[in-house]
Amino acid sequence: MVKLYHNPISPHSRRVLVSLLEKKIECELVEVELNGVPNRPELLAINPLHHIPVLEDDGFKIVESLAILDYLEAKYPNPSLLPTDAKNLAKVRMVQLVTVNELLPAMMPFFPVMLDLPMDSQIVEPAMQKLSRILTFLEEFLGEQKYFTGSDFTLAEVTAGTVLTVLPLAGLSLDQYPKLQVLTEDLNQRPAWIHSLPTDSAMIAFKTDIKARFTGS
Ligand SMILES: N[C@@H](CCC(=O)N[C@@H](CS)C(=O)NCC(=O)O)C(=O)O
Repeated sequence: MVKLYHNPISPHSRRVLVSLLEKKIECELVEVELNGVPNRPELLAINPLHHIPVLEDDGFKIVESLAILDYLEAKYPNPSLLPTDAKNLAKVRMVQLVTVNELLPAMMPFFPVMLDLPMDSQIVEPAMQKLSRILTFLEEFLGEQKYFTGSDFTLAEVTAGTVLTVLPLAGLSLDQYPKLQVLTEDLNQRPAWIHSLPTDSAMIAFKTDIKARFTGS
C-alpha cells in the first residue's frame, strides 16, 4: 500500500491527497505537523529537503508534489486525470506550473491576513495587481468551459483548485472572477475535496503556531 506523509493545510500536500481520493487509491496517511520550526530531525528523516508531501511505494520514495501526481497517474491510470493529446496535455501543464510558479508566490504577501495580522499598506496594491493578473489569466484560460481542458476533470483542477479554493482564507475573494468562482464551488462539492479538508482544530493549531513565530509572542 502507498504511504503519504502529508498535511492537508498545505496546498502542495493536499493536491496529492485529492488525487489519491479521486482515484480511490488505498493509502496509509501519516500527518506531519507544520509548525514553521526549521531542521526538525523527524521531517529531515522523511525528506532531506524538509518538505511534505512525500509518497512511499514499496520502498520507492518520491518528493515534489507534481512528480507524485505523475507517478500516481502512470501507476493508476483509471480514472485518467491527464490528457494525452498535445494541446490538452500542454494546457494541464500550463495551469499546474502557473499555479506553483505564479499563483502561490503571489499569495504569499497576503499570508499575514490569514493570521489576522495587518499587511504592510505599501505592498497591498502591487501585490493585489500581481495577483489580479494571474487570476485574470486563469479566468480567461478557463473561459466558458467547465474545466481547464473542457469537460474532463484533470490534474489542472487538482493543482489549481486546491489553491483557488483557499483564497478566502487569505481574505481574497473570487467575486471579480465569476468563472473561477463557479469552478471552486463545483470542486468544493466533490467528495475527494470534502474528505481532504483540514479539520478546524488543525487549522486553529497551525495558525496559532505560525502566528507566534511571526510575531514572536
Ligand atoms: N515544491 C514542493 C513544495 C513542498 C512544500 O513547500 N511543503 C511545505 C508545506 S507547504 C513544507 O513541507 N514545509 C515544511 C518546512 O519547510 O518546514 C512540492 O511541490 O512538493
